[in-house]
Amino acid sequence: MSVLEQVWEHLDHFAQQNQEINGTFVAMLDAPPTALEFLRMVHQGRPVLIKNAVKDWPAMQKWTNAYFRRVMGKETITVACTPDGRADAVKVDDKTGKRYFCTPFERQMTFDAFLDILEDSGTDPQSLVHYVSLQNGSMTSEFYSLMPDIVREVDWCSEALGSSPDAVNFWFGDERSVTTMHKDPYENCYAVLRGQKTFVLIPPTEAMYLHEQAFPPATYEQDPVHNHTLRLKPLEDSEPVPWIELDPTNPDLSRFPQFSKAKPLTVTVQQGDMLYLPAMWFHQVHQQGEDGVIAVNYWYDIDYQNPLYTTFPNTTSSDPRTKTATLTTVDGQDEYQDCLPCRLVGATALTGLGAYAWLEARKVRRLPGRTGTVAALGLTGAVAFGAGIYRLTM
Ligand SMILES: O=C(O)CCC(=O)C(=O)O
Repeated sequence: MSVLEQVWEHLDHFAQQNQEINGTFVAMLDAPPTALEFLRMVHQGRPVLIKNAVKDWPAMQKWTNAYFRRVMGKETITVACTPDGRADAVKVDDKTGKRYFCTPFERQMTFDAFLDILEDSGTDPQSLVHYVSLQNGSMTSEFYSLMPDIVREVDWCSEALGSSPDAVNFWFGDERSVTTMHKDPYENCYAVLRGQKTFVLIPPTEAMYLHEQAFPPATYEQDPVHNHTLRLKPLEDSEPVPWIELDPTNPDLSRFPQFSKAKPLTVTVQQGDMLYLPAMWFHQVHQQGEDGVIAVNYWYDIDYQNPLYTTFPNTTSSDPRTKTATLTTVDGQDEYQDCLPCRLVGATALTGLGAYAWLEARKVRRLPGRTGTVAALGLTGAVAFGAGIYRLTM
């Protein structure tokens, strides 16, 4: 048996054992956990459905379409548009037959215009599918006006993990949108506020049954001739993107034979409930709801000190849009690159301190016998200023 076959057998055994021990069971809580209970859940690394977790949020009463129109109807938002509702997905180029990882066409429009399209969507089956699914903290950027209606962070989760969320995202679409199978390097607290969402989940132990491959990237763009349609545009100079092509709800086992050994878990999150989705679990997401489906999720960064994550071959998200802080490989070494707003805040604080110390040094210079103080202030100014510039690059 070759080394590769031995490794495969080992991983297979590992996955099968996990299936035997844990089955396809999703635990359920009737109310939010305490921080300690949640920490135990994170430690187990299995999804948990938390019933009634968000039923007291003002959003549950307030978030009608009329309210959205009143509060932020005229504000511009980003909406992902696709012909078939699959925004980040493997698509075949009709002309060449080549497969690409394709991102959606992103349209800027007012919230009113998006609601008009959503409320009208049943009338034109040919119309593009619109999904508010911008990530990287859309709740605090584009939907900030709605922030008072929800919580800034999930207190028991922040307390358990010892940090605030990296990103809070707002999702609004209808049943035509399906998020294809992928994983994220985040502990995910996912709350449904209107309609319901069905998650198909696969544990990280079953990664090798999913036939993940690297695909050349492409994006949808507006067709210049028929500008109500989209066409696929390959992105020539970009790196291939690892992605999963198979549909776990209708797998083509002749192309993806290993998937026959996977044991997906399916869980439906109803309005008012929250799903704890552990980091690195693969998930595909469907949604159901006559008046559209709304969700808010909180992404908490995983603890990279855990050897399970640092040794994972592909710890960074396979979704190129879902990163704030990421591990990137530079000359074969992992280097931590913080998010831009964090770097800007740090750099401003440090350079500000540097400038202040330097100005003070200039004032004190005029006083007799204070050479030592001037030197100390000048040095502090130079060091803090230099540290500020360095912080920008970290
Ligand atoms: O709700 C969705 O469509 C996708 C959610 C998701 O992929 C996530 O929270 O990581």
